[in-house]
Amino acid sequence: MNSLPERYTVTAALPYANGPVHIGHLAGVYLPADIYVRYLRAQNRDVKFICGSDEHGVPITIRAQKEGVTPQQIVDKYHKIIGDSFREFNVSFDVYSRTSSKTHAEVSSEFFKKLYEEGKFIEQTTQQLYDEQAGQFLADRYVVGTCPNCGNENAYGDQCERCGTSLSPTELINPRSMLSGNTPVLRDTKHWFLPLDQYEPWLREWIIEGHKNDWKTNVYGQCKSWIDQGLHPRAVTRDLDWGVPVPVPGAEGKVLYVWFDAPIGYISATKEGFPDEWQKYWQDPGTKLVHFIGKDNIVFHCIIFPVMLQAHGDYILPDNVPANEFLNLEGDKISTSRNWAVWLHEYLQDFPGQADVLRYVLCANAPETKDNDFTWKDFQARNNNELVATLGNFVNRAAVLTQKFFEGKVPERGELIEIDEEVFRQVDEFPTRVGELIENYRFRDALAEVMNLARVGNKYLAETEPWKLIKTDAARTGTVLHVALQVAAALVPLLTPFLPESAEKLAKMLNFQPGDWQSATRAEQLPAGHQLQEPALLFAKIDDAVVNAQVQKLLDTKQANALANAPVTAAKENVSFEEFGKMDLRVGTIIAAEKVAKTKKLLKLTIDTGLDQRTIVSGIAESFIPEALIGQQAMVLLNLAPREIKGIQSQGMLLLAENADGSLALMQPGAAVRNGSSIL
Ligand code: B3M
Ligand code: ZN
Repeated sequence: MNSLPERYTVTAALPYANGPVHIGHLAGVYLPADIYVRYLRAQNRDVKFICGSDEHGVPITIRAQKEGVTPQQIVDKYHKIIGDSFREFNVSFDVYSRTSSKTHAEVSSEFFKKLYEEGKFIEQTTQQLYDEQAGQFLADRYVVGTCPNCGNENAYGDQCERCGTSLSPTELINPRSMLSGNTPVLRDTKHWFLPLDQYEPWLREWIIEGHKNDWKTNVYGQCKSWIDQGLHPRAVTRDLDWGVPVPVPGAEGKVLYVWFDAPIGYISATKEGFPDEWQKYWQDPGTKLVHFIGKDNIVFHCIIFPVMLQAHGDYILPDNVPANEFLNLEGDKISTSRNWAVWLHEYLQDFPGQADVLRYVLCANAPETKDNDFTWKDFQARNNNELVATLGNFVNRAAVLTQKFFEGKVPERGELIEIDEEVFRQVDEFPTRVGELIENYRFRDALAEVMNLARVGNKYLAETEPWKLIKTDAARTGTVLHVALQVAAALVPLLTPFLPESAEKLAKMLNFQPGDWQSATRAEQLPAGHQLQEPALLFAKIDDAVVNAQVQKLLDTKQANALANAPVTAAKENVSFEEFGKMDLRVGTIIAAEKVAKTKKLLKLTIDTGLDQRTIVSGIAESFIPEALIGQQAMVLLNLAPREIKGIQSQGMLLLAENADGSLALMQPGAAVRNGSSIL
């Protein structure tokens, strides 16, 4: 028998305060964690949801150098932006702290000191990479080189992001300094090492034997392969001036390694939020500890932090680490440096009040078992076909018809027939089914089930047709709407973890306070005579123009990136003035644009050349969406011999500038000119 834990500590990876958060963060970590916690709360379980900003380490100092400000200014700026984004997306942390806090310095120093005093570290002077020009040791992301494990040429000094392996700078092949680009030299320096190798037998038992069946296969597989490759002592201090100072004699100018202090940040944040009861949440074996993270953090949460906790001795270990894979964006890896991302704070500027739509799409398409792709087309389709047409439509019909036929009061329910009973039976099953999926970290499937309940409701209305029935049988119509409204009420607690704002709207509309998770099974929550509020739409359709603008924004980003990196091609041979003069180059305006069917690259354009309106077929569909071109002026070669392309007569050529990556920009006059103006 599995008895329930007495309480839960749920953590979500502490985001580095070196940039805003994007959809990949939300989909991979914060949304699943929030769904899990909201579900536990609805079950009246005792849970603390812990997070904060990771404000130490090289990612912060590198960003500060780039922006030309101090590390403190960087973390202050992004701690605020990140915290605001989480609040706006209703990620319901009990504590959102930061690792620059005083409590954190105390807790992490104490932790280190205890291990130090008990002889759990190896103290050793070794040769580390040093940049002579910059006058600095090169820890972690200050050095890149080739990964000895997978051959990735841009592996960091502490981790290869391609294969996930944790590394030491000296393991890199052909290391180069991020500060000067130079090849570093070796210099003596003293550090403290956590002897991971000594914990190998214990890790084998705890993970390889103990969590074979309950950890996700991606997580378990990564851990097993690292342990099988053999673990090595790992330095937990650094020669840097940004971080928690190493609290022992003879360690001047050294700080704790960011991956040593950051996970302790979970503990210090709990202590800060709950000074009187934090210990229960970290030390009592009746507590279930769950870490939500992305796949690049697996080694730190499954091997290094547990070894730290085990070495310390006072703490519980994680029960599960449900790491997700990565979310891509329109087919490309999300990247902060290339600005290839949908930033959460920008999304809300473009889609005000629609946090739930993004929560829905990111959960429905979450990268739970493999990398997944976010596309704006899919975003639009899921909103329009699922949120609007399924969920919104069902709820709206039930509410509007009740308003219309029964003055907004829940009608009396007459005798139930089989079709009604069947709906109630189904309603009864959903909370348990959805709950089991959530407890097993299968949030996509859980959300799909919740939507299935809306489908049950829709199907019931489609089969009973209360809008027609009212003409012949008012009493039966009342029963049907009575049943449908109970389904709508049952949806409220089930929707809350996923779409908290919409669930609240729905509850308002139904004018009731939802109960706990299982209240949905107590089918009749809205008694006859109960007054509903005015119906309101839960979701709105998203038009093509809106998502097209988002796609264009990404195309512009691609172009800006290409611009920054473009190599220039070699010069061509000279032409004579006469040869050049033969070309009839003019300015025209694009007045129509559409995709050429069954091609990827071609657009059919209609151009007003000042002389005529003519068709030109141009291979630019990968760089522009047609709507964005209409009304734009462009340069056209008019007297290129006409030719047939995909069955269309193309009369001339559009002049374009081509970037190194093949993306294109229109050639346009610097100011509007009359169509037909010659280009000289
Ligand atoms: N800040 C890495 C990251 O943002 C790191 C997580 C810390 S969790 C203790 O990917
Ligand atoms: Zn690698």
